[in-house]
Amino acid sequence: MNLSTLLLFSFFVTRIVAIGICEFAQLTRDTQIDPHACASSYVKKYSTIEPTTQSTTGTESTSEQTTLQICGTWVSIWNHLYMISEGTNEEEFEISRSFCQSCGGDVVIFNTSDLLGELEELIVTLGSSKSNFWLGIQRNVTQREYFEWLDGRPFSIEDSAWRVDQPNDNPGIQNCVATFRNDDWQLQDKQCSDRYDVICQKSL
Ligand SMILES: [Ca+2]
Repeated sequence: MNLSTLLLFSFFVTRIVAIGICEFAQLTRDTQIDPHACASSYVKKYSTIEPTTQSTTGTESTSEQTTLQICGTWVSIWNHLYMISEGTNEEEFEISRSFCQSCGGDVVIFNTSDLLGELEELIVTLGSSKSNFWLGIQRNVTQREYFEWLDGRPFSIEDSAWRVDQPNDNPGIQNCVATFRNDDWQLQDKQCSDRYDVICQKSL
């Protein structure tokens, strides 16, 4: 046996022994063996099952808690029940809508000629100090110049409830509508991925 054959033989023997140790560690779940000292196949196998973000402080769960989870108290006003997501974080429109639906309602809609007046009265009556809310109005995505309430009724873009220069569909994907306290509750079209509070409504 020449030198090169001997070296090649030694390499394979070493690899077989290393893999054997690693496979044994896998079977016995011996956590004392450093996986980085094992064959690459062993490391890859274990990298798929090792926890990557486990925490003893629980801080990782904070991001999940930002979603709306706990229904508040429904308040009876104008023959409907209303609720604002007090005590929770602002969320995207679809998450906010799912929250309202999970609580038995939907995002608020109105049937009035005085939308801004009713909005202010409603929020004051609910006692909310929050400032920006999703409303149950969405852009018609096939006829983008039109908006509709969630129950299908048209919402006029000529309505004086819009803030000046709104709706402007900037940058061409503003399919949701929110109301803003600092704008006297006037409306703006916004991206549905923006995050605001929400007013939920359900029938008595
Ligand atoms: Ca806009």
